[in-house]
Amino acid sequence: MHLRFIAANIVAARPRLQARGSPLPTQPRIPSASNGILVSEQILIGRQTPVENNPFGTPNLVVNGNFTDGTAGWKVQPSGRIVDGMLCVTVPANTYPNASFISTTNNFTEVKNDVYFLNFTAYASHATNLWLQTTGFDPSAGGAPVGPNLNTTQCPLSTTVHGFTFPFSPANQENNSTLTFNLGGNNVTTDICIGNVSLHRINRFPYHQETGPAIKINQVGYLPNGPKGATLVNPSNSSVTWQLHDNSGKVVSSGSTVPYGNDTSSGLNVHTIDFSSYSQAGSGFVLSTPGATSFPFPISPTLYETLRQDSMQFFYQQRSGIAIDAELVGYQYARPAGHIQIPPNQGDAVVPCQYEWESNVTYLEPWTCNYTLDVTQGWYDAGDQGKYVVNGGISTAQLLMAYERTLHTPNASSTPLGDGSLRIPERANGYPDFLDEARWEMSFMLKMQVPANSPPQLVNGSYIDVSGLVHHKMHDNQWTPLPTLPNTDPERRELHRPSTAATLNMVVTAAMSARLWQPYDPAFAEQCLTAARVAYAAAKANPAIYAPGTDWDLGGGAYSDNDVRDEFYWAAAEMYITTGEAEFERDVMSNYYYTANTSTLFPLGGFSWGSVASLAQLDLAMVPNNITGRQNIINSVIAGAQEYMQIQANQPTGTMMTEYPWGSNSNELNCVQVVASAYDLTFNTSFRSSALEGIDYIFGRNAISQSYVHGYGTKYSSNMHSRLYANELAMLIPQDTLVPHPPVGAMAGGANSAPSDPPADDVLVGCAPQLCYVDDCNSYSTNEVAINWGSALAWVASWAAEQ
Ligand SMILES: *[C@@H]1O[C@H](CO)[C@@H](O)[C@H](O)[C@H]1NC(C)=O
Ligand SMILES: *[C@@H]1O[C@H](CO)[C@@H](O)[C@H](O)[C@H]1NC(C)=O
Ligand SMILES: *[C@@H]1O[C@H](CO)[C@@H](O)[C@H](O)[C@H]1NC(C)=O
Ligand SMILES: *[C@@H]1O[C@H](CO)[C@@H](O)[C@H](O)[C@H]1NC(C)=O
Ligand SMILES: *[C@@H]1O[C@H](CO)[C@@H](O)[C@H](O)[C@H]1NC(C)=O
Ligand SMILES: *[C@@H]1O[C@H](CO)[C@@H](O)[C@H](O)[C@H]1NC(C)=O
Ligand SMILES: *[C@@H]1O[C@H](CO)[C@@H](O)[C@H](O)[C@H]1NC(C)=O
Ligand SMILES: *[C@@H]1O[C@H](CO)[C@@H](O)[C@H](O)[C@H]1NC(C)=O
Ligand SMILES: *[C@@H]1O[C@H](CO)[C@@H](O)[C@H](O)[C@H]1NC(C)=O
Ligand SMILES: *[C@@H]1O[C@H](CO)[C@@H](O)[C@H](O)[C@H]1NC(C)=O
Ligand SMILES: *[C@@H]1O[C@H](CO)[C@@H](O)[C@H](O)[C@H]1NC(C)=O
Ligand SMILES: CC(=O)N[C@H]1CO[C@H](CO)[C@@H](O)[C@@H]1O
Ligand SMILES: [Ca+2]
Ligand SMILES: [Ca+2]
Repeated sequence: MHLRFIAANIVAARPRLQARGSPLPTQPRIPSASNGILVSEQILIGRQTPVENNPFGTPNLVVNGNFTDGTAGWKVQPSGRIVDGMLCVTVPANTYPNASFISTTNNFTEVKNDVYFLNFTAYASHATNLWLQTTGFDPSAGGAPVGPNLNTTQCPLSTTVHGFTFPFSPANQENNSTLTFNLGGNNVTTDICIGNVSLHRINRFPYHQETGPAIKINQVGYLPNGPKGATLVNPSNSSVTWQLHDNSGKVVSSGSTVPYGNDTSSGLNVHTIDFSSYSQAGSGFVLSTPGATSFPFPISPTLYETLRQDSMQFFYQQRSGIAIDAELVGYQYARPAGHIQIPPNQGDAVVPCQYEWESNVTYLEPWTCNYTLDVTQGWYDAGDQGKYVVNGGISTAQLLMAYERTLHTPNASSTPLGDGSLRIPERANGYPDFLDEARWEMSFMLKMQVPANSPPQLVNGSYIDVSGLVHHKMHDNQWTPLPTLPNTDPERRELHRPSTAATLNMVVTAAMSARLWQPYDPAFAEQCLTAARVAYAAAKANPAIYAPGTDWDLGGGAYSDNDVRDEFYWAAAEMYITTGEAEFERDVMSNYYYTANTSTLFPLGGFSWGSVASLAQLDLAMVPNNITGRQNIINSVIAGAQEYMQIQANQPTGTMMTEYPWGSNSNELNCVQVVASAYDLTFNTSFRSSALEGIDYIFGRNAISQSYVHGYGTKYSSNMHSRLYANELAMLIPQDTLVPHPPVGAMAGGANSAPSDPPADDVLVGCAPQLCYVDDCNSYSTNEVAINWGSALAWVASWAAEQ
């Protein structure tokens, strides 16, 4: 997107105020470009196209914005008068900026993460600056600070009428917002006039969802010795002929489609195509049927080589507490260290607990603590810049599992995951880079542990000893807008209450880190194991401190989970694998999941951050250990894989999931991990084929021909929801700050059958599940990036690169 500065547009031929005692300049003054507002030449959000009868989206949210009805709808201080259609105020000298103002009296709603355009004209008797704010009042926040969504002093007035435009995207939902122009703060009496005030929400209509060619393929390509499936959207219920063409157009294979009927996940009538029998490598292949041609694709044995590294690079880009180095990632992805306690950052080296009046809202009781912790490092969780131990757990574990499988799987090699394999600062420290990357988060998680001998804290009505437990999360106490670079985040960072789930997630990853770091850095390994033992004991002493669902929207997500039997199972399993000690074996064997059936251990839709029993089962099966009944555990992994394969056999786009929840791409990939692990355990090639075919959906074998990984395939996601990668919203920030697209290898959450966010609420109403996706930066419910989704991709990419 080409950006330019526009100074405020000059509105010609408007009368000027005759300011008392101050002659007007003979030449109109044009504001300098550096005072202007950065806007894009074209608004590219949500494939917005103006509609003839309403080019500006919603009706004007400001009532009587052109003062036709005098000051109706406005509160004016000290007093106003209408002059030539503008509202003019004589502002006394030497008063506070907020002492004189005009503000709307009719409330409007600011929808969080939507996009608004504020326009008005203004001039003054002396050059001065306006201070604009939208202010809200949110009773649900219980008095917690909800900052103004628009708050700017970059509005230079001259003695000539100019037009101003302020695009903005509310960071916080405000149902009762007002707009205020603060006029004071001058050292001489100044007359200020404002006119034609309009506030419009963005217009996204008419919207046309691009669904791509009728033949849906894996746009990254196919392995020569792998399965080759495609899906044709076609209303006919009779088979049609397909042809495979090489890059010279020659037909190299052909056959008949298999009609499937109505794929309820897309509401489309589809056929499947199987061209697995063709195994010659090459580039520029296309599939065709009468009237349809696929995107071109390669057949290559090295399809996933770069993805193995690129999917890991996402984690480096998400790192907190370290400058991201241009030499490693390119200048557009470089940035200063975020959250190292340098203003305007308020963390993360000295981070307090929530204020009591905030936890009164989040925990329904005034919990707090009287210490601060250094919780620097870690990865930013997703599009926000919070850091959550529960989600850090599954993410770190999946990266460590990607590495550990190479130690125990015949024919696998750890070299491609080793020192120098990633573009990270630790690429020449002698330690495997996959371990280095995971350690960045592990180090943060260790710091989240409540110090020994801490004073008791209020939990569910009583003061208890929480020493050794782990804080559930830390994040800003209110949302920041998109885009926000981490080093510019001004909000207060806070620790939230410890939870049993977070504690057990730390145990899991610290136990894994202890055994994997033992050969490289025994001191760190020992530190991890010691912390894990303390945390494990603390969790057993406090087995039901749950993170409640009420702890959301004060700047972070809840990650609530009221069933931690699975977290206990996983923690005991990892502690047993690492130590071989009888206590942990007993705890594994007495856990509910030890004897649970396949569909409980491997639920439909796969494992996820709050449902982790599968992960315990996978590691008990994959990593050498002497647990009683280990063969049953191995058998359960195989049975789980077979269950997912059976689902896949009836899905025309090769998926192992049938439902499309928030972050569905990770559900699919987590199922693939189970099936791929069954292949690692058995070398039964039906598991290999199934796992490879399960990946196709992610790279375009879906109803909207969408590759959900940036930079991979032909039609790939580019506008993921992230404060770092909100290129689409670069116009919203007044400086010429570089806001890139996501890095290559970043994956969107994907189709969500119940999408809910501003663009989705406009353009995805009534969508069939696979079509519930919009590549819009504000669509957090379909298009966010997240570490637990990135880790699913990283595990699968690392496995697939070996096939
Ligand atoms: C003022 O706004 C009203 C309502 O939008 C519109 O009908 C009217 O034409 C406007 N008047 C001027 C002078 O712009
Ligand atoms: C106006 O500004 C002054 C000085 O910044 C501040 O003390 C006061 O609280 C403000 N008043 C309102 C109503 O915001
Ligand atoms: C607001 O200003 C922008 C930039 O000058 C312009 O493109 C847009 O049409 C204006 N909107 C309204 C409602 O006047
Ligand atoms: C604000 O409005 C939204 C959308 O109507 C609603 O979901 C939410 O509950 C409202 N919040 C408050 C505090 O009224
Ligand atoms: C609003 O902006 C002013 C001027 O930049 C700043 O002093 C003030 O702290 C801001 N207010 C909030 C609540 O962020
Ligand atoms: C507008 O919101 C303010 C709080 O910001 C509230 O006091 C007032 O009652 C609201 N007015 C209307 C008409 O809703
Ligand atoms: C008034 O403010 C202007 C601009 O800030 C400054 O140049 C001027 O010296 C000030 N005058 C007085 C009397 O303080
Ligand atoms: C497929 O089934 C769904 C739900 O039963 C229906 O809404 C849709 O129209 C059907 N599509 C086709 C192509 O028949
Ligand atoms: C917490 O909420 C209770 C009940 O509403 C109230 O009595 C108490 O004052 C609040 N405490 C704080 C610190 O806000
Ligand atoms: C924290 O509280 C404990 C007891 O509740 C007290 O002994 C200790 O001095 C407090 N520490 C600080 C830093 O206030
Ligand atoms: C399992 O037990 C055998 C026999 O006691 C022992 O040699 C082996 O090291 C144990 N394996 C692990 C991973 O602890
Ligand atoms: C205090 C106040 O004005 N509350 C209003 C906020 O806006 C909602 C509508 O979104 C009204 O129902 C409330 O009365
Ligand atoms: Ca290294
Ligand atoms: Ca759980």
